[in-house]
Amino acid sequence: MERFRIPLTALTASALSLGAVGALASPAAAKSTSITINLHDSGCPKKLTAKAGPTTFKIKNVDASSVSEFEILSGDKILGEKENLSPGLSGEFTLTLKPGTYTTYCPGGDREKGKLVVTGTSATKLSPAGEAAVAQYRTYVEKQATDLVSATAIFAAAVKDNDIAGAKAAYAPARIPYERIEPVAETFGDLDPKIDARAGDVPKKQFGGFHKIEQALFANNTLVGMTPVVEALEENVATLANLVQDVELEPAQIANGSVELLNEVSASKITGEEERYSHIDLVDFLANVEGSQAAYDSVKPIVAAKDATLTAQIDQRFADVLAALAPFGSGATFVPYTDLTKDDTKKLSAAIDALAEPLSKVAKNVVG
Ligand SMILES: [Cu+2]
Repeated sequence: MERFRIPLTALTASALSLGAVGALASPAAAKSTSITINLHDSGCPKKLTAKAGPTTFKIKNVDASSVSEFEILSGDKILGEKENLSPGLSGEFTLTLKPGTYTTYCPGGDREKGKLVVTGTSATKLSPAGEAAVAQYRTYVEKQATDLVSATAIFAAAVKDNDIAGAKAAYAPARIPYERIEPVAETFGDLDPKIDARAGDVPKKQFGGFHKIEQALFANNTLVGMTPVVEALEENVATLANLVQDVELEPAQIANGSVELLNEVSASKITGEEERYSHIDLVDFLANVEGSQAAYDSVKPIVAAKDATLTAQIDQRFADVLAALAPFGSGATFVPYTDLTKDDTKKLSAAIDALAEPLSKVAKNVVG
C-alpha cells in the first residue's frame, strides 16, 4: 500500500513535468488530460463531463470512511478502477475515453453511481505500436482462457468422480491461467465473482466457483454436493473464453491491468486471504506476477521508445520479484502460505511495492 502514499502536491508536480518533458512524443498525438476525483462519504459526483481522448483519473480519498474505490463502467463492464484507497491515499488510472455516456461507481457512498458524459470525437486509431501491443496481449489472454477451460475440465472430472486426492492435485493448475488474466475477467460484470469470489464476498446463496469447492475439499475434505458447483464453474470459464475473443482492448487499459494484478498480490496473496483453505496463495502470487509481466511486455516497446530508463527499472524489478519468490517454489508447486514467516511476507511485499511504483507510470506513457 506504500505506493499510494503520494502527497497530492507530488501528483500535481509529476503531472506538470509529464507535460513539460513531452511524454507524448509526437506533437500531433492527443495530450492526456486529467480529472481529479475527491472521495467523500457522499460518494460519486452526480455528473462528470470529459472530452474524448486519453484521460488520467486522479482519485484521492479525502475523508471517506465508507468509500475506498472509484470505477468507470460502460454498461456492466469495468473500463478502469482504483481500489483500496483508505482515507488520505491517492491513486490514478488512465483511459482513452470514447464519446458516450458512462457510469461512475463509488461503492458504499451515499451516491453510489454517477454519470460520466464524454463528448467530442473518437481519437484517431491506434498507432502501429499500439496495434501490435493489443494483438500481442490478445493472443496471451486467449491462450490463458483456453488453458483455463482445459485445466478446469481436469479438475471437474476429479470432482465429479469424488476423487478427493485427484481434485486436490488438479486445483492449483486450474487456478493459474485464471489468476494470470483476472483483470480482463473482471471487465465482464459478474463473471469474476461467479468464478473467483471468496466466502463473504457475495451473499451466501450465490457463493460458488473455485473457492466454494476449495472450501469443501481442503477445509472439509469432502466433495459432497460439489458436482453442480463445478458444472457451473465449467460453464462460466467457457463463457469467459468466448467473451475474451472479442473483448475491446487498448494499450492504456492493458497497462492498468498490469498494475491491477500487482494490487491483487498485495490485497489478497500477501495476506493469505485468497486461498484460505488450500494455502496455495504463492501459486496465485506467481500467476499474478506472470500475468502482469505479460501485459507489461506487450506495451513495453511503446514505453521504451519514450523512457528507456523506466522500462529498464521495471525489468529489473520484475526480476527482483521473481528472485524473491523462487526460494519458495515454482509453477503449481509452492510451500503453503502458512509456512511463511512474517519476515518472508514482508520481503515479498516490499519487492511487489518496489515494482508497482514504476509500473504505475506505464499507462501515461502509452496513451496518445
Ligand atoms: Cu483471484
